[in-house]
Amino acid sequence: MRKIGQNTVRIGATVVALILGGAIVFGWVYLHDDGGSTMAAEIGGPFSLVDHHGKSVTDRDYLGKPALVFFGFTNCPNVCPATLLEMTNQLKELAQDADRLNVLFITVDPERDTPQQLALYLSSFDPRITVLSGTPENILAAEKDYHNYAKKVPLENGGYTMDHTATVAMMNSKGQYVGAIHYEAPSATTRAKLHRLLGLGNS
Ligand SMILES: [Cu+2]
Repeated sequence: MRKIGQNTVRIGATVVALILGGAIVFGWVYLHDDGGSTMAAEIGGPFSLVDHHGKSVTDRDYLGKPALVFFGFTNCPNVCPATLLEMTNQLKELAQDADRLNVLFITVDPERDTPQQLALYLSSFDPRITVLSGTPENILAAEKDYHNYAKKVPLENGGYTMDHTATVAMMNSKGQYVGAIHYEAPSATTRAKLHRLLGLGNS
């Protein structure tokens, strides 16, 4: 009798542990999955900025073509130049097909990155890249839309640098988020993603 009782208690405890464990795993998977897809669906949105020619533009000006959207600043020591160089190389490889793609680099440092400064900076990279600036409020709104993190970091010399997200968002021609190109991804991986974005074969 006593032995059966102990076993019953043990089995009971195991069942409770299994149910709790299952609930935790289910809850995590459910939240994790839901969070991921919701976030993906929310990336992108309306913006109102100024291009490097000084022309006012909105997100609607870039619909009709797939787009790459990423953030940075011209004083960036390495991440931004590396990304812009990679994009310049990718556009060169795409040749004529690059004309079917919008590449938007949005400054997180509107204080220093005026349209003139951006135009000067862009002269080192593919001219098909568009660089955008705007009012601090409008830049912040765009950063929020694209889930970009950016923060001013003071330097010892009295100046400042910017911490920021280095991921490139891929948008389809309707302005919907379809994926990301991660910082320092192999060029071949990025190339394959761009081919898919443009509906090109896997050449
Ligand atoms: Cu940067």
